[in-house]
Amino acid sequence: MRENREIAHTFDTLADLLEIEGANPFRVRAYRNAARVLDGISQNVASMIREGRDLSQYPGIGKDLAEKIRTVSETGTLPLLEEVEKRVPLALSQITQIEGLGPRRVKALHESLQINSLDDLEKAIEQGRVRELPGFGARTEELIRNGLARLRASQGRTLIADAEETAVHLEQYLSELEGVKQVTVAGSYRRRRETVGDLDVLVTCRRGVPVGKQFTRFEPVETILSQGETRSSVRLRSGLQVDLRVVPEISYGAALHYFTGSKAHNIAIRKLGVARGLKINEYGVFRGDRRIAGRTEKEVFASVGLPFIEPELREDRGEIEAARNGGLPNLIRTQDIRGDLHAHTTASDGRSSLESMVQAARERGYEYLAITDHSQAVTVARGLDVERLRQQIQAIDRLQRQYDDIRILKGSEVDILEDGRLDLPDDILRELDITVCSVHSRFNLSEAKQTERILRAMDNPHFRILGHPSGRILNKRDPYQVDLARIIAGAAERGRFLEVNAQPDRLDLTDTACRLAKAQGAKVAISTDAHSDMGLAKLRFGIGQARRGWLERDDVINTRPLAGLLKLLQS
Ligand code: DGT
Ligand code: CA
Ligand code: CA
Ligand code: ZN
Repeated sequence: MRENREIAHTFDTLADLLEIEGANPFRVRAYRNAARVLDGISQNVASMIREGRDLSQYPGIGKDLAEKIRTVSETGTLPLLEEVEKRVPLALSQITQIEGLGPRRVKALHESLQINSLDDLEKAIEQGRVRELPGFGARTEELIRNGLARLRASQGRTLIADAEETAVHLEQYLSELEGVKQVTVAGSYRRRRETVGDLDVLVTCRRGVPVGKQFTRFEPVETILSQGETRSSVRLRSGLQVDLRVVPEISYGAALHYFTGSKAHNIAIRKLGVARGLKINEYGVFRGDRRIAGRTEKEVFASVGLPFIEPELREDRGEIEAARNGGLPNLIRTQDIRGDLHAHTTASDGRSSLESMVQAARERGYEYLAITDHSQAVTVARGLDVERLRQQIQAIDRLQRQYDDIRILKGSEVDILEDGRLDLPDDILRELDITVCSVHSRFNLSEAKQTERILRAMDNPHFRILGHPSGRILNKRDPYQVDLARIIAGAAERGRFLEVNAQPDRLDLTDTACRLAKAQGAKVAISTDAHSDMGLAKLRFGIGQARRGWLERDDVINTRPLAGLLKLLQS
């Protein structure tokens, strides 16, 4: 079954190429929107289509788009895309992913320097030809050089959200095979790293079941790299590699532990084993030739005198010592979250109305939802000025009257201006229940200035949560230069909160920053920054990151019941 992200990717590519060509912006936006909607649907779109479900129920998907989605889902391409490709080389779409290279610049590169691929671009930069183009210059060339290097380095690593779509399908596909017993995707995926290099799947089954062969018939497989009775390896159309291992049930726990990793954690555990005269490997725990454990992971840990350690902690960052001392954290879980504190609506750049956002939050059983549309400075996102924010506040008051099971918090994602002031005046901020304050401009300030800017913003009495604190976008934009340790300490001193933004390409704070926040006594909010009703479901990626950062329920403000949260926000 074709994956949602494959279909989404086709529309994104189409939008890129049309944009480079200078097509009508509304048309471009429609395809871009289709890609975002497809990305947000948790069910497999191809199978929904097969069941005859109507996709035009989704916001921004009309009859025509629904038909196009069906074509892509069935054929893997689109006649329109093939037509556009004849005029605009496909690789240019890849080039637009480089930070600082919008469609207009890519067009200039293509037309003036005949750049048709990443290789062409690299060569042109080496020869210093890019800086000579009108409107580019040496600084821009340098930015593009860095962006290109980052893009190259990231190729090969897949965002956890994309990997998850594949992992869930594959688990389902393998579990349904006759004779298959247990299926687990281990490796960095199980540790919930923000990106994965490949997927490592473990299976147990009845003797003689040809799992390896069935595995290579998984629909998204493009290339079979190897196939055997106990080990097979494939590459999928998306480029993701998947390794499969079939293991005997008596080794399952040992194999699961070994292939979950991390390598550093494994080595540390093995060393503990050696000290007790044990040999630990993927087949089991052995004293001499005798197997003493290995059926479950718990047994493996117990053999070296430790309690079970959650996969997210297994990075050899002190988890073994904590386990030994009874100091393992009681990690936060998705079901601990009682509401979302960062969400957009159609008032700014969201795709769902206020009503549907609230409805979606109620369906999740939330006690509260903060509506935090952009403020006026973000003109591309149609940020709200004082007047429009007042109207939204009234709209929330009206809507609130219909519900007594959820509290709609009035908020704003307020821009932090270059000088550290907030983008809205105090008298409107005073009317809000909550603010998420974020940097969306001037990413290139010096570290000292950027740090000052944010600390100054935190001095504003209406500042509550620092949104996506480092500004990084995975595979695309480095974090801005900022002294995050000082920011975290500053938040703790002032009683401000830090966001763990759950967008799969942000996951910001990072895992290690979460841990630093905890150590400094700064509390965090795990928020989705949802731009549609479906976006609220992305919470789990933020939870994964927080768990990797050792966070517990009490470290996270949106685990509090409404009354407790309000108290925190008001103090
Ligand atoms: P990735 O795929 O780069 O995101 O990261 P992992 O952690 O999934 O690494 P991968 O796929 O190379 O290997 C899966 C696990 O297998 C890894 O987490 C630990 C284990 N492993 C791999 N190579 C070694 C090794 O040389 N020694 C030990 N002790 N374990 C290893
Ligand atoms: Ca892996
Ligand atoms: Ca692997
Ligand atoms: Zn936002």
